[in-house]
Amino acid sequence: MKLTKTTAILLVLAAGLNAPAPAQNLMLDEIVVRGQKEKLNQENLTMREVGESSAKDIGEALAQVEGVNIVRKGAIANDVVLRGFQKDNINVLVDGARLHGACPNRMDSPAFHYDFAQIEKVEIIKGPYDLANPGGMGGAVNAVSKKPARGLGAGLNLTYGSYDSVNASAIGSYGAESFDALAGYAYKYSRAPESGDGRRITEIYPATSGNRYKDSAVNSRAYEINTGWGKLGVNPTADSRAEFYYSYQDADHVLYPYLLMDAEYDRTNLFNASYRLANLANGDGQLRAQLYWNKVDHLMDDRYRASSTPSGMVTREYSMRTIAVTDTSGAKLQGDLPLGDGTLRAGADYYRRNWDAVNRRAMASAYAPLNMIPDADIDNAGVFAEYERPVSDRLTLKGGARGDFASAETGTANTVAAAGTEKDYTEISANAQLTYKPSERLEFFAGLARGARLPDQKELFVSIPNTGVTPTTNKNTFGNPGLDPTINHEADLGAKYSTEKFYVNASVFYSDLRNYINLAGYESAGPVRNITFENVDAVILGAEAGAQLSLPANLYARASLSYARGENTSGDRPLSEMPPLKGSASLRYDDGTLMLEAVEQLAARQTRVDSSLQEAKTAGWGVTDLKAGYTRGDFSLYAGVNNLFDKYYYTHLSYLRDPFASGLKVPESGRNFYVTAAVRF
Ligand SMILES: [Cu+2]
Repeated sequence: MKLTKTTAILLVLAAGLNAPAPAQNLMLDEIVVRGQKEKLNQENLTMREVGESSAKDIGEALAQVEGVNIVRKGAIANDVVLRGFQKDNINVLVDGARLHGACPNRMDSPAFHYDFAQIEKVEIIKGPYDLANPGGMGGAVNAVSKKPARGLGAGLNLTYGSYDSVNASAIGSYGAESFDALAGYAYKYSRAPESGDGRRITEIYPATSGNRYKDSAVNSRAYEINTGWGKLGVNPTADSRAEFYYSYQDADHVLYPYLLMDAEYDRTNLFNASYRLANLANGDGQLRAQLYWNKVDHLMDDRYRASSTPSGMVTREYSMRTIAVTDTSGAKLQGDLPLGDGTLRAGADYYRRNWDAVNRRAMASAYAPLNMIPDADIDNAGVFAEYERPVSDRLTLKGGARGDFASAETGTANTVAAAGTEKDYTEISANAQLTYKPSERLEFFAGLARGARLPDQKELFVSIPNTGVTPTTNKNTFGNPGLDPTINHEADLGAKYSTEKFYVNASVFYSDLRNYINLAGYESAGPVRNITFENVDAVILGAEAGAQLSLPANLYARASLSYARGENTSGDRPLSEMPPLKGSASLRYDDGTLMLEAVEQLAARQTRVDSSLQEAKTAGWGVTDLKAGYTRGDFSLYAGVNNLFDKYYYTHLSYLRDPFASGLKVPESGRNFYVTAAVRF
């Protein structure tokens, strides 16, 4: 493997390095943060990394993190996959609040509903080690929103790139001792990107396909998104703070070549309020209360596709449409209390998520409404406690447990469940973590954890009976109300070594999954396939390794490698939608004013596929990205080219599996350019 060799060379280089450290700078700070401050089962994506990149959304930006992959459905709204865990197997939070997308096909993944400009950093916990939130069996991704600094502040950001893509944002803030406030606005727009073969992603379907875009839509907007937000902080005393956050996002005309429909709109309201009391119990204790609410309205249909061409049965502007709404509200109370030599953290939380999706299709019963997701509620109440304590100078122990009581209940009826169908669940999560630091430079981590997650409303109750109209809908897709929660028993081992100029880490994990919720397809006597969710036993194991080092002459090198292997042990076949081995290597010149960077991204081919879902193998690929930057005081200018050699490629997660398989893969963008200007004062 080429990359391992690169890593080995970097290691050798690093070992030979002994030059005096240059003046503190951002790149060296990062090495110190990763080496000394971050835990081994944790990663952070900073907005420095995002600001220089041409990433269109948080998902795309996170894809550079070890262990993270994305599902590409179109030009934007990428879904985050952590160590092969995706969808509800991981928690995606914003300021600790749960946020769900409304689309039954995850067009609007949770991370799509906030803008970069709202975010200070994104924290990633690998494995079921976050006891403060229910679910998150495979890990957690938490975006932390920006806080106003003291005095007057403002930030402007403008990116323009290939396909007329625009990413613009403006933020103004004011901070005083007793209060602070922040307001921001962001606008994003792009036409349909072109892949390495010169075709737009709206041109992937053959002329005979019902999924092909109409001529009028081929070069239309791929998305247009407006987001506005505000934050108000009040500090009644030196030790207390209340925060109120509100954000509204209107995403318009978002094209998803990955799916059979496109989104006409996604409208997201997000509200978050918190109150914190610090300095309790002689200084180290604190209490935090939080209330949140968010709601997404989503409309998707096939008006831009050939399938909506008027015919005997297609008498409206669409042949299929789904209107979906999800509404999530929650409350949390959490306290930190010094106890003995350690800290006890305990809390209680509650959330309710409602999800409703009504589908209408042109068929014999002429656009009759169908309760695809039958207005179902999930209620979850939980309590947790964890204790962290240094055992010696070198050894720290952390452990805790969490219990959840949950229920799912339908509000309307469909072919899967009657109205008022109720299911109850009880779950226990727990973990023990050991951090051992034999020296300042070396650190080991060992963790044992049990995590759990509920089946969601779609997995339990979805109903999409076959229409018999087109081959692409020649499937019966039904939820399974008998699903049990998935339990993950996971073991993690990690090690890292760091100096002021060098950082290297490696982690391995083994995840034993009981009642893993798996999508499976079955042939029936006729031409109709039956698709449903079922509990299976599975194993995911994997590893990540990364290195970052400071070389002489303001040069910095970085490399990473991640792999996850999934096996459906009940079905004796590979787990579906597992990303292949991937890696990256980069070299950067950065003197604090001028920056130049070359990044090579690589992915191996994926041959481990699930035959039951008719998954296809995917070829390996490698692409080269270049970028340059100039920073002076408050002003920064970045320019870059991605996919320098205009390669035509797609990732293994770039096509939809059944039940809505279009049969085609959504390629990544071909060679594309961008320029960003940013001012902050
Ligand atoms: Cu949708």
